This record gives sequence, C-alpha cells and structure tokens, in this order.
Amino acid sequence: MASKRPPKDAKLPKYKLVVIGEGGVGKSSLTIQFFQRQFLEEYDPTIEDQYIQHCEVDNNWVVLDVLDTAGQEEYSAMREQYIRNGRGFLLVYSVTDEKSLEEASKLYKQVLRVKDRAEYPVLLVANKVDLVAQRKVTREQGQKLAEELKLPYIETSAKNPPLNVDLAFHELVRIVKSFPADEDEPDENSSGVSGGNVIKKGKKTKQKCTIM
Ligand SMILES: Nc1nc2c(ncn2[C@@H]2O[C@H](COP(=O)(O)OP(=O)(O)OP(=O)(O)O)[C@@H](O)[C@H]2O)c(=O)[nH]1
Ligand SMILES: [Mg+2]
Repeated sequence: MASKRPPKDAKLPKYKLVVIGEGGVGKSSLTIQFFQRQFLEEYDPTIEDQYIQHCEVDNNWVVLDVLDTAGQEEYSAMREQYIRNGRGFLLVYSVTDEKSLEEASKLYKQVLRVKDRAEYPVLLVANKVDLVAQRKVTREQGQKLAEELKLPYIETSAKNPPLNVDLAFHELVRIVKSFPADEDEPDENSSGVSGGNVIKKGKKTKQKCTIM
C-alpha cells in the first residue's frame, strides 16, 4: 500500500491546474470535495481561491496547485491572467444547465486563444450528474461537444457520495504530464516544496489530500 505522506525532503513536481466554467456549475464543490472531503449545499460565489497540497497520483507524489476561479460574469476580466498561468484546466459545466455547456465551449476557445495553441491539456467535466430529474444535457450531448473540441470527457458529482471527483483531478494530471510544455512556461519540477510538509496558501485552509 502506498504511504500517505511523500518522502521527506523529496522535490515534488508541481502542477498548476485551474478550474473554469460558468457560475454555479460546481467548480468550488468539486475542488472542496477533492481537497477537504466535504460537500457544501450552500452556494457561495467564488472570487478566487487557491489550494496547494501534495497528493499521490499513480503512485507518484506531486504538488497540486489548484486555482478555483470565479464563474460569475462580473469577474470575467480576471480570466486571461489565470488562463495564462494555468498548465491544465478542468472545464466544468452542469448537466442541469444547457447554457453552461455553451459557455464551456467558449471558454475552451479562449484558452486556446490565450495560449496560442491548437490544443491544450483540458478535461471537459459534466458535473451534477446526481440530479437525474433535473438533467437537461445528456451524456451524448456532452460527448459530442468533447469530440468536436477534441477533449476527453468525464461525468462527476461533487455531492456525497462523490462520483469521479478524484478521478477528474488525477486524469488532468496525467493529461498535463503527457503534453509537451511550452518553452516559456515555468519549470514544473522546481516547486521547491519539500515532501512531508502540508502547504497552505491563499484564502482557505487546506487539509491533506487523501487518495482513493
Ligand atoms: N446536487 C449537486 N449539487 C451540486 C453539485 N456541485 C455543486 N452543487 C451545488 O451547486 C451550487 C453551486 O456550486 P459551486 O461549487 O459554488 O459553483 P461554482 O461553479 O463554484 O460557482 P462560482 O464560484 O460562482 O463560479 C451549490 O449550491 C452546490 O451545493 C453536484 O455535483 N450535485
Ligand atoms: Mg465557486
């Protein structure tokens, strides 16, 4: 069984991941479920929250530096900046909201524009699949968009019991790993973070990430 802490003094590769999508689709809920094993029923719109924590992905310790962004239109001016800094994106929409699927498509195009690339490490996330009766976007519609955009697709629920939440973050790490880094992008292996330390930064308190 894998140990629950990284080896002491290990230099861990760092992954800057960004969670994007329209307001209310569940970006914070997915992030909080992943880092804190909690589901918050109440909707508290995000401005920007950062979580930094070591995690074990495929038996390798890594540092995940995750930015949970604002989906609300009034904060859209911040987008270019965080897109520029991100190395991988969870592109979230809600299966209860058709408009959020359209927004996801637009956001991905913005990622490509800002990155000036024809493709980029992005995972399309269909969230709130537990809300079966309120579902408006089918799996087929989600997969069709994923095919059009040439993106991998995953269905999630941030509600307890969570569905595919760890898998989504881990899958994005795998996608980032397999994608060639830009020359002008920061060296992911120079996190300077020593193993064994719980890292805290940003506005929220983070707990150690427990892996499936
Ligand atoms: N049933 C269900 N509700 C969810 C799920 N994910 C999020 N919610 C609820 O949806 C609402 C919005 O969730 P948030 O995670 O705050 O949404 P967000 O994308 O972070 O919104 P912004 O920060 O404004 O961009 C909250 O009331 C959550 O409890 C889910 O998977 N299932
Ligand atoms: Mg939020």
